[in-house]
Amino acid sequence: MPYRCKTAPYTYDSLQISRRGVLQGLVGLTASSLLAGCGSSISSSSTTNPPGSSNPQPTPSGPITSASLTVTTTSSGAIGSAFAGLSYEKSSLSEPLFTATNTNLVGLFQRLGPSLLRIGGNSVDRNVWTPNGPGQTTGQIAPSDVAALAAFVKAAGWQCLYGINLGGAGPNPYTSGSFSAVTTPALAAEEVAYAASQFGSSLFGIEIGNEPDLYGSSYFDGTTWTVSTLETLWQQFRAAIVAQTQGVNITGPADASNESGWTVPFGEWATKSNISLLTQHYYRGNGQSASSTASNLITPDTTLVNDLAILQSGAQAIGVPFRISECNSYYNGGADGVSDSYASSLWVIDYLFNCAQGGAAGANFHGGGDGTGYTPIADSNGTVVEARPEYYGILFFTLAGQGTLLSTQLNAGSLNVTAYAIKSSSGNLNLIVNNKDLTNNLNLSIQLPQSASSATLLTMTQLSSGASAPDLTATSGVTIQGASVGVDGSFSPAAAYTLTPKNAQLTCYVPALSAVLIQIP
Ligand code: BDP
Repeated sequence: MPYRCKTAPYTYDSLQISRRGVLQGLVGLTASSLLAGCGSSISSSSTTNPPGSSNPQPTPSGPITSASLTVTTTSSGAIGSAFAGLSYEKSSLSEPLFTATNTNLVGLFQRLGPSLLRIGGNSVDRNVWTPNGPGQTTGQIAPSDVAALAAFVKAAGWQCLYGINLGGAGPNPYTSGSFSAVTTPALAAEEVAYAASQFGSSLFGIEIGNEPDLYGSSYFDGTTWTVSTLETLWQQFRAAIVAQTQGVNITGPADASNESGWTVPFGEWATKSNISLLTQHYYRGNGQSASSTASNLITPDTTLVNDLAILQSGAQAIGVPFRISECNSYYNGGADGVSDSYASSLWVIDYLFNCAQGGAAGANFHGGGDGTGYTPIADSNGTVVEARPEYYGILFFTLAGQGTLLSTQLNAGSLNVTAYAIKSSSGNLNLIVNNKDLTNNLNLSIQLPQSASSATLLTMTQLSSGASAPDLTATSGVTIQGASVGVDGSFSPAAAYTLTPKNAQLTCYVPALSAVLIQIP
């Protein structure tokens, strides 16, 4: 994979402000019972679909193409807990964002079910543990910042993968005016000990540094910075951390790319006695590049599949899981009008299933702020602005639940369509079909691996006011079964459509530029 080269480094100021329950068996359930257990106190209108009644899926307007799908009994991966997580810059701790009283943000996190918040990004190496700091101060991480973050994570029912500064131990620590982000293993150990005391069991683990494969162009001399110099420095930090906080999970190396040249060799060196999780970052391309378009985003991603294969075999060889601990569509903050568009809703579904099929334990979508690039949740200096299109894709994925992935065979001609199947531990089958064709609706015949007596369908789509069809580049108007997600995470979808299975066969429509979730109890 090509080396991902960062152009124009962030300025210090821009860094501080930039970077920016599983629902089952929907048939016959009211929206409020559908939402039970998702953590938000929402009252909903009753879009009841009484048992036995029918709520047929409407016939989509426009061209309809026949397609077929066979769901096999062959396992092709698994989706476990906390699969779809989020990631934020450490500099976000200097904003009033992660506090237990930010109930809107708590609600939006809870809506996705319990998962993993990773704190890191470039700013991890530009902030220093400041035990006597007042908090919410640029460049400093004070005890009150960590305490507020821990309270947020507990309120949301999530866990935290907490990143600490490593680049600041190099010969060129980040500087801005009189500030220098110098750190030491001792400072790291103190910070982790404090974090562990605040998070308790909500601390998932520690990430040491951010994208150290790129340090040769920032904190170290590029001619001497190698995997082995990283290992030596990293080990000093790890040793200091675990000496003070016994049993804390350490993850790494959180590389930007270089799966074969850095991540796998690092894992082989570290072995499972030093890391509990092998981590990697992933972006599809540079957000500033002209080729980073909405239509490019929804084309199949062979680079991702290859990278996952390298990581899977590397992680298997040392007996640890691996995770994409930071990712999003395009780096450099995203591509404006693309990373924040409806294309990201459709992209993120395929991305997550690709990760699951490729053996990952999950992925954390990077975000924060309300710029025109990527972020699942937009906030303005801590105040939630909205759930962005990307959030809807993540939510739709989580609605399909956890379990074993079953291989599917889809015949949709040359149309850009994907299909996934998850069998839960209780035997429910959830299918997602993602139709990225701009105009063709599908009339899909589905062959199930087991006979079914009932099935329901939810649609994720987009419609701008006055429009008659979804628009890939629209930055609003995404809905799931007619409902948008409120700033507080409230979500009241209309009753699911009812499908009528015949033995092990089912038919449904998959409208153009839309995804459907079929739930078979
Ligand atoms: C990642 C960095 C993150 C940046 C992101 C980007 O870890 O801090 O915000 O790139 O360029 O590599 O968007």
